[in-house]
Amino acid sequence: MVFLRKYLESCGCEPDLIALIRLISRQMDPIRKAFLDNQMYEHSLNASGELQAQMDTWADDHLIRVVGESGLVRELASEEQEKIIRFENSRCEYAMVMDPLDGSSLISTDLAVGTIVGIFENGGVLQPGSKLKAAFYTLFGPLTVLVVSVGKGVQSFAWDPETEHYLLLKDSFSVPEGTQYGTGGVRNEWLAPHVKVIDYFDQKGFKIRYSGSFVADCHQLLVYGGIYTYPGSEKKPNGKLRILFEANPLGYIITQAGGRITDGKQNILDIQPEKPHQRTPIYIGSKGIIEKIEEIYSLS
Ligand code: AHM
Ligand code: MG
Repeated sequence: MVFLRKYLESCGCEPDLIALIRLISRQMDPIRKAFLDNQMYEHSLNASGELQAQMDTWADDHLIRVVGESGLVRELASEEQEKIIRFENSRCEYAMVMDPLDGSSLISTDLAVGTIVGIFENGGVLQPGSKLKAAFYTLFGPLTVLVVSVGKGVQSFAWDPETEHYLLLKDSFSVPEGTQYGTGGVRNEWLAPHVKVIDYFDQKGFKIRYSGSFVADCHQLLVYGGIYTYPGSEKKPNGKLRILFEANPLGYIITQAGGRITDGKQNILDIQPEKPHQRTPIYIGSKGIIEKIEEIYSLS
């Protein structure tokens, strides 16, 4: 049986990085338990102007408190917080970005949601995703799964509630080319290049799969390949998803599994973010299909 800590040690990770990844991943048990008492949607809006679920704020408050008390993180940026949080008393320089609960509009439908985390070694949170030291997400599906990359491929672990350990499920992922896609947005608001991309998928006979939870839709890319996209539109040229909290950690993981991420023109992991809540159009998934998408964009 391979445990998360042993695995991270075998990758040569620093003890403080292992402590941080374990600390956050162990909060999934309390977060999962909190769902029952926090099913409502609040009347407040988050930093991106979206309606918050009670669980968004519960998970955010909980993780900020745990991270703050750990002394492991200097800077933290959360999707639910407008400003970057600095922990002056931290003994480490790690900078962490997180979406405490991605896909939270699905809580009331009991579809899969999860937590997304990216960790930089130092230098704050406003850095390109290519500089990440580690990224992971958890997914509350039939299993509570943790998918992690510390720059040595991608591994998945499952939480065992009996022993209270994460056990290795799969120690290597390679995104296949795949023949499925999921797209966000509203069809009659799509921009011309995105319409061409979707036409290409349809001509190729691709199947549609889109749940409305980025973390869940990306997780299936690791298994089946294909593409998840949330494009820009006339009204929102930069789309909906954020570079820091969503695109970069998942882009880092999918890239580590041999896939790619692009905004249509460039690798999102190369973008220097200027502000925490900067958004970007996203195409993420199989390498060959992303190359085709960039070709369609370059000809548009
Ligand atoms: P969230 O972080 O507030 O949950 O918002 C991001 C979510 C993604 O998980 C998902 O892919 C997308 O928004 C769904 O948006 P839509 O409902 O417009 O399809
Ligand atoms: Mg999100």
